[in-house]
Amino acid sequence: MQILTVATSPIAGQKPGTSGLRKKTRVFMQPHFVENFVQAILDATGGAKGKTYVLGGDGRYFTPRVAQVILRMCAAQGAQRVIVGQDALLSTPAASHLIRLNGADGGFIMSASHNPGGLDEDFGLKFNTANGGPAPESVTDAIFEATRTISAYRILETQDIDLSQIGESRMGDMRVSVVDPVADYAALMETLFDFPRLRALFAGGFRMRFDAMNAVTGPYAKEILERRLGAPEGTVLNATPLPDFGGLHPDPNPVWAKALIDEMFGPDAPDFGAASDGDGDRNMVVGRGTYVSPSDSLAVLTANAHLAPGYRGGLAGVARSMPTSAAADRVAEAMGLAHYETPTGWKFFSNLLDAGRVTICGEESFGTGSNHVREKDGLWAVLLWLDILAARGQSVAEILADHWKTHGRNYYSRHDYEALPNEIAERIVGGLRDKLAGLAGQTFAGLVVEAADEFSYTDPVDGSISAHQGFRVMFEGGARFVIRLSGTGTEGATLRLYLERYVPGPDGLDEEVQAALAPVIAAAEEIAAVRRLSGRAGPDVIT
Ligand code: G16
Repeated sequence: MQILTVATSPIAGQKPGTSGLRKKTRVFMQPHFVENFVQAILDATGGAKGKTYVLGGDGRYFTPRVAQVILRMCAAQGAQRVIVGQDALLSTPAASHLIRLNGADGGFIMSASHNPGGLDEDFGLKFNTANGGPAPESVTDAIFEATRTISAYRILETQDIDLSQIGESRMGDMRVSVVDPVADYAALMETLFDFPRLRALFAGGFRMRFDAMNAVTGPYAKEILERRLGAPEGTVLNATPLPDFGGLHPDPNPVWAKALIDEMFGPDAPDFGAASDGDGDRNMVVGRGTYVSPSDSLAVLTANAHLAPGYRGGLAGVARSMPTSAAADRVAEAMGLAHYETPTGWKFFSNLLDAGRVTICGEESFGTGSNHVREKDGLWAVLLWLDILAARGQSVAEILADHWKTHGRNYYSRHDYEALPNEIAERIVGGLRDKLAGLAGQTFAGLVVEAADEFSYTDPVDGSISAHQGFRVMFEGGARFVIRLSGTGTEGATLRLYLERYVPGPDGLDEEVQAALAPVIAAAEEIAAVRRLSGRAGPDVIT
């Protein structure tokens, strides 16, 4: 076995986005593309010598190839050990857990998350640090810098290693441990939730549908829901991870998980429905005839987490990303908990979690999680909901209605304009930036602007500043809209318009969401003119 030093040169476009590097699969398949990026990761993080890494992904097309390349590069550069999920599978939260459990130095996660997979779709690679969380901006900036100066990478010339068999082997001097991707994660869930109570729930006839969307959560959900908790076989749908996710867009929202929504709103609907995404960190939760927005889900979980054994001692605090609705803040204020508003991107929660300032975090983009790992965790959120349903003996609809009665309701929706030409997106955003300073005090569609700014975040733990994190226009009475460009798309620019309006109750808590938001939608169009400037009749996706 020989260590090869291969000459290369920088490849443009290797800047990590909101969550790692995401590109069309064919871009990743270009010569040296993966190798350059992996070498940049290793160089920017002090080299691989003596280190232990975790490796896995959501099983999408091209994963087996990339796994072998990463192994060979780690072996060539002196890594001591790589822990790999069997068949190179690991959900993102399971990878985060394995990094923490094994005291690893970091992990490579091969996933483009909720983006579709396949030769003509998307691939992604992200690096997590020793705390189990996504690399912070200081690290991703250093990785990007390394991609711009790279001149060579080192790789071991050797045969592929068999990742289909659990067990120990060696690649050169490096130990390769192929592990069951589910076992340690399932054991962690048993420490957080009341499994006997959940078993009793299912034994009592509670009916659930979990759509794994042919992605990585299938094996996790089968093991936990059907085997350990006794939910009937067939509870988990689309349970086998497929390289192209069976053609599904593995994004758990009402648009892409429409089949589940239809079932949950149809006759004889199950009691509870849920879906997860490509790499298992997102979740969507639906009751019978009741959709739960991710922002509301975060608020309900914050208010009720103490009902699950893992959170019986109470919460340290709660954090949400800036575009997420303020529903969780209202709960935190009522409970006397600290609450934080961070930029979009799970990495911004890591410092707060590490410092013990928050226990639960969440985002409008269907992500919720806690301090049990350093990633959002789809199945965790589903299990916490189940534990709350079991403890309260109420339906999802009843719990939501109670919640709004107590805290008021933050009507909320996100309108996505996908794959816009970059110059149009820039024109919209630039136009808004120019107007911001003069907006306060003006009235649009009957709403008076209270304040408008571009969100900048100062991390309360390390003082680092992340500027340009989206535009906020706040109206009197608690309504607002936010505009930012997505950092996870792979085609043109995706513009997200986040809309929110607060209704304190007791009246007006049961309006249709888009109707309730109509004044904010109108005011946003008057101010930012997204439809007019994009020439689109409306958003491509509404969640
Ligand atoms: C990633 C990040 C999330 C973020 C989401 C959407 O999720 O981890 O923190 O909210 O992208 O980001 P954007 O609005 O920039 O597209 P995932 O599930 O794709 O890893």
